[in-house]
Amino acid sequence: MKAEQVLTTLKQRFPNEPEYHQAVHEVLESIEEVYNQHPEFDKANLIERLCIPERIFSFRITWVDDKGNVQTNMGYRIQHSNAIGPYKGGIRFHSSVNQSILKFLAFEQTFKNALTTLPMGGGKGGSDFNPKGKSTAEIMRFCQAFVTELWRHIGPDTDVPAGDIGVGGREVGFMFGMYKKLAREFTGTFTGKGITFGGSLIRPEATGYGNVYFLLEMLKTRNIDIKGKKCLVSGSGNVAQYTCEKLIELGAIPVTLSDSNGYIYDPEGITKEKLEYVMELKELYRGRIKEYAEKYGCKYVEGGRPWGEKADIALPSATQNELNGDDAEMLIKNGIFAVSEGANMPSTPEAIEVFLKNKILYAPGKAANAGGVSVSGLEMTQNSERLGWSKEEVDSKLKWIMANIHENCVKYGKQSDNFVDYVKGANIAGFMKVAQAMMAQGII
Ligand code: NDP
Ligand code: 2IT
Repeated sequence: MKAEQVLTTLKQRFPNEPEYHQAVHEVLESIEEVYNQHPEFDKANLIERLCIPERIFSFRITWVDDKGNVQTNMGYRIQHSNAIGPYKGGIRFHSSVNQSILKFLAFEQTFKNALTTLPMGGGKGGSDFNPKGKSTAEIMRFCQAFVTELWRHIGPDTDVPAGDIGVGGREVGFMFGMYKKLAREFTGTFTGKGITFGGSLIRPEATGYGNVYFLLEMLKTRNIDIKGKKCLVSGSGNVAQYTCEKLIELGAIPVTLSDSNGYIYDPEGITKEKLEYVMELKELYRGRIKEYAEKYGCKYVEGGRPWGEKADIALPSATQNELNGDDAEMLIKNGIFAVSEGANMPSTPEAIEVFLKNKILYAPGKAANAGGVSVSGLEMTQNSERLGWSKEEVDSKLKWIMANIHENCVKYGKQSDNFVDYVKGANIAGFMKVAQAMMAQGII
């Protein structure tokens, strides 16, 4: 079956899942040529098997809020592919969560994990629970209720969840605690755990640091120094914070941050001290980014996104489809020469087209943000050997992995004019690994 046909069929069989269709479309477009060179793939109906998740769990979650009201939410876990290792991927708590969003994330995760060099399959889970404004006790009760359903389907060699939007160290701790109680085992079934109970050093930092390491590899190909470069960062959560931390350490100048209410623009640059304030604001007080503008007297745009500000590099680190075709045109017009995605699928297909047409350095999330899941993989290894590695050791492995992903993208994405299409490179490299594993394991 041709790639185009597969997509049409998927759209008919799974209607109303636009994010899932979008993610599948991007990959199929990239791999079509390679796929057609392998008739044995087609004979095994490989594309269709690779696009449809192996298993989906969906369940009702019931919990009691602080006022004594009984609340319900939906919970999901998508086990997309275990061709190259146990299902692996984060848990998202956000009011927008639905099956389409989790299917796109689990699909993307499968290719991303294949790129990491580590043996991890792809999965994703989450709930439409909205953590905003909830007390810590409510968060704990919700996490416990979520895991009461989820625990039967996961395990250290089966499926290993972690964090994502709305799920950080606090939530992973609560989920792991309940898992341990129900499963009566202490194993590395979650990653992103606290350091005192099996978490890996550098895991909180890994996605942001990894994205900057990938960016450095891209800049190297054009002999560009990151020092002094102005950077637009969106989001202000885990990924955005540690992206800023690494940028500042390397002498770059992050000038924006955002949340779902708006963005701040600080032309003088977000310094180490200002970033410490943001971390406290977001992690401790769960405040809004607007408060940064009030404290430091800079510009705040309610309801806006940062793509219209002048800078050199953009690192979208909030959520899917946060950067559209018009935004991309604006970035190019303002002289942006590199875009490295911390978030998953933050650029719309139209935006990607603009980046590729203008031949800027553009790294899709599944390559650039793979540092998070990579260190999750390293956390699994440390848990298996019941050891903990030093910061330096984990960080140097992370750097090596990001450089390796970059090398693979170049290998599969270099065009005849030497331009590197990182979208094509990442998709083909990830696809080939999973496809070969699936072929070797028979029709299952
Ligand atoms: P956090 O929950 O820590 O932060 C998310 C940030 O994005 C917040 O500032 C949030 O603002 C903003 N945001 C979320 N949804 C929206 C929305 N619909 N519109 C505008 N802003 C929004 O999550 P992470 O930093 O962990 O995740 C950010 C991105 O990175 C996601 O795409 C995630 O999938 C991806 N990612 C995360 C990894 C990880 O290890 N954590 C690994 C790889 C990718 P607000 O507080 O107002 O909601
Ligand atoms: O999108 C992602 O890669 C993550 N949210 C991290 C997944 C993980 O298992 O660490």
